[in-house]
Amino acid sequence: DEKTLEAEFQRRIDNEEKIEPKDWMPQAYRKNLIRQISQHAHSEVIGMQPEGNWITRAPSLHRKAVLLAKVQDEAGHGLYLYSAAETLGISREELIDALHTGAAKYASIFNYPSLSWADMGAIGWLVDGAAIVNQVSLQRTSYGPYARGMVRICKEESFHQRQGYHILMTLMEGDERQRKMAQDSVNRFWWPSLMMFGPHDSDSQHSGQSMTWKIKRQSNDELRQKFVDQSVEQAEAIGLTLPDPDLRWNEDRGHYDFGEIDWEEFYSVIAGNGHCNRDRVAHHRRAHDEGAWVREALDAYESKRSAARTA
Ligand code: FAQ
Repeated sequence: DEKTLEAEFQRRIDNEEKIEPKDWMPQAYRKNLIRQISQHAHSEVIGMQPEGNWITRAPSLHRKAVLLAKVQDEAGHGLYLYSAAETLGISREELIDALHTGAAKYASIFNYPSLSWADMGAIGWLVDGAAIVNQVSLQRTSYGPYARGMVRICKEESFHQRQGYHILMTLMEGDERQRKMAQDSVNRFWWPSLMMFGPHDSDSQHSGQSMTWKIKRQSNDELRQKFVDQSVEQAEAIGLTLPDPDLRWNEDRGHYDFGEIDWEEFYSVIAGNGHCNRDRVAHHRRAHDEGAWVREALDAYESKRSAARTA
């Protein structure tokens, strides 16, 4: 019966066994995973927009080629993740529909505008940096297809982070205006990057169950702390200042203390009221509609092929 199945399921999780698509799993596990993996996928795909905005204005052919490759990788990450979600018995159409209606979220950070070339640096360094801290932990998530997707994504993401850091490093070696541009960008992206880890553990509705099922392996606050600790030294190394007067080393904790996040801003952005929410979704809708003929052509090709096979 259900109880025995559930106990056996939890025993496997506790034993560090991976759960695979055809294995029995509680409905709530399936639902929670579909939620998290699809929102992760939407983040990758919507995350292409702030950087896509700068491809035509990259300062050199080399930077353009690198940025183009990075944005393309993000499309790839989205696809691995949609595929992982589909193994749980939901269709791509349903997932995209949830993005369009606002039923499914995507990372709040992508609702902030990319205003200068330096933002390509800050996004790579901070946004990919935060994403990696979270995704390294998710390599050990209990659902097999998600965990395996994370391994590959992390490899690509670490290149993304370095390319962002390199952009900022180059600007910081430049003239006064370039250094200012880099600092301004870090000032705007620092706090939203901390918000990527989600609400405090005490306010995180899904964390308890997700930790028991090992969908999440480390808590929102733990991962956020890790990110702060690693970023302070990286900022110092190239002469950037992190915009937080409360940031200081705490000898007792062995970590950096930092100021309080503006949670009102966080909740307002995830409720749809950030600078770019409406544009981001409208742009995705338009691209999706304009690509309808490709999906139709694929379907037509596929049905011709299967007709030929059965003939
Ligand atoms: N933005 O109970 P919790 C990338 C929502 S990486 C928006 O703590 P959970 C790479 C949350 O969904 C970025 N919404 O939730 C890239 C929930 O609402 P719901 C993507 C947020 O799931 C880099 C509610 O608040 N990475 O894109 C956010 O246990 C550069 C309550 O929160 C992932 O998605 C937020 N920041 O923990 C691409 C990683 N935080 O669903 C381009 C996988 C929370 O009930 C350029 N996901 N919410 O309506 C996770 O690890 C988790 O889902 C968390 C949230 C940690 C994000």
